[in-house]
Amino acid sequence: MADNTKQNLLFKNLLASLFEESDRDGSWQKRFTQYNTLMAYYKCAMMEVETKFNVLNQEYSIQYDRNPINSIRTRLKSLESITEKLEKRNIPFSLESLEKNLNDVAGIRVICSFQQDVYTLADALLSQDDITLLERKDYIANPKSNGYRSLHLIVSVPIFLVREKRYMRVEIQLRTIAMDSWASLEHQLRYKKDFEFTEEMVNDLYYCSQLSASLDEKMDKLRNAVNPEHKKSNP
Ligand code: 0O2
Repeated sequence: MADNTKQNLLFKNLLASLFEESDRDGSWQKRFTQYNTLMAYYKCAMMEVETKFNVLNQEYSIQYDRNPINSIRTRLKSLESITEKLEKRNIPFSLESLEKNLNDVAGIRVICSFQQDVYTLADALLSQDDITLLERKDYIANPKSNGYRSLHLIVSVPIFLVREKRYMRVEIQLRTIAMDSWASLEHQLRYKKDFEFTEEMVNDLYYCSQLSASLDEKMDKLRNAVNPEHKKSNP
């Protein structure tokens, strides 16, 4: 079987699993359209949030002559990852259920220049009246036991369609360049893999996260020394 035929079959099977038995007779095309429509809504929500961050970055660059955002990455969870997560968490398989139970179908990662920028940007976003905070996990103030640091927010944002206004959830991860480089390398080395790390390797990874935390701290201090008036606007 050609590779893309195999892929198509896998996709069709995964997609079929998201529909009730009674619905499974519906045409492949109909299911595909329903799934794609929901994913398009998530994409619109992601674009809304990305634009909000770009606007904030623009304003900072005018007011303070510098950009608090180094880069932004967005991703939609693949059908494979969605079904894997539903299965792992024992959540019913359906489009309604994935919308109700999964917070990270739409994900946006904002890489900030300095640690203070993470909180300034998060506060600025959350103060906007169309954004509702559903969950906040501060892994910078309380890093994970392996050393992982980032600020995670789950927000609900409205998207305006032709005939309706729909609220969609988006997962936002804010982190500095140092946090991102640690997380990306750690992800490559071990996240979700079955490889058994030795105690020494776990300690080494943790030690690297400490180094990255002290790098962020020193960089914030240097920035405040170079630009003391910025400190006043970043409590
Ligand atoms: P992907 O492909 O990066 O999205 P949740 O899975 O969100 O429902 P949980 O476990 O409470 O539930 O979420 P949490 O702690 O907020 O973290 C989820 C995401 O944060 C992960 O997404 C990773 O992106 C990132 N993350 C969390 N812990 C670690 C870590 O130890 N190392 C690295 N590198 N990243 C981490 P996914 O779904 O795993 O994958």
